Amino acid sequence: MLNHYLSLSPEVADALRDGRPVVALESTIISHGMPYPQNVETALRVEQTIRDHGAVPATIAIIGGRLKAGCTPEEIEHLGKKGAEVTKASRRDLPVLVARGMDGATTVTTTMIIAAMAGIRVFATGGIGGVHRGAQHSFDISADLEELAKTPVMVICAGAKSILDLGLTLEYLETKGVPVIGYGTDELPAFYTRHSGFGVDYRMDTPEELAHAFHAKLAMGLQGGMLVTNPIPEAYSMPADIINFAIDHALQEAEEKGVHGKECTPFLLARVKDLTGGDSLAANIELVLNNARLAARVAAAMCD
Ligand code: PSU
Ligand code: MN
Repeated sequence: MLNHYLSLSPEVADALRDGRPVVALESTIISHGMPYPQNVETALRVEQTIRDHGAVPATIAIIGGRLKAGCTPEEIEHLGKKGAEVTKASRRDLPVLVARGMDGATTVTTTMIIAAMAGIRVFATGGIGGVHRGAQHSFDISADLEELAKTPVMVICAGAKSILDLGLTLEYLETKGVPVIGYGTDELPAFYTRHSGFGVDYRMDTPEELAHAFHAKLAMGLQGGMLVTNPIPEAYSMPADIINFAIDHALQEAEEKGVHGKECTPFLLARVKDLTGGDSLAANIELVLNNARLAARVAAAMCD
């Protein structure tokens, strides 16, 4: 094993050894992103979707201080049931969680780190962190952007929620040299909706195109990942006015309550979900499944 702290599930280890496609999945979306039991149901459905499309899922988490690439259904149930009691683990948390033998739910950042350690190149999720609105005062910029700048994993998401400043997020990614690709679109999708008004760097229309570009990046030894933004399917997208109303309301509450640091994103996500009822949860589930399907196809194309 290349890393003393890393454990691959037998299924993931076999697939990687045989050069078969593997897709990484994060666990903060399970413990902090959705309520129980829908979080566990969704995590298992996402894994099944990846299998149905010919790839092996590797749900990533920290369990008892071990970095796991490939969780069992029991481990997924444990993370989902404990919910926000599990530490939301970003890059700065890894050394302490490992040393203390604790559990951690991996964000986009730590999922990329552990995927890269394991040799997994493609990762599917819902939304990434970014530059928060008002970051010029709060300095709240997600570690996800720094990780995209240095760790060689392709992240397939549905864009970012407009709890963030999407324009500043794109500027930051440009500075850091991260390619932002729209899958079948020229426009950055905004998670619940297909439109943000901001353009992406490049549009690509097939998994093979995505795989070629990422291969080229790796072959040139250019550090960092690639961000693929895949719009929510039309049938599940939400009306922009409803979602924007909820987001504005949630941002105002966060400001009044003085929410900051790592609590900020989970607070905003939970409030947006409550303010929009079950609709946003249903949309969230569908966009993750949509990203899982694309990721399985890209992982297969990466193996060819
Ligand atoms: N955005 C979402 N859903 C999520 C997250 C972000 O729409 O579940 C989670 C991801 O795990 C992401 C993390 O990596 O929040 C970012 O947190 P922060 O903004 O504190 O870096
Ligand atoms: Mn933050």
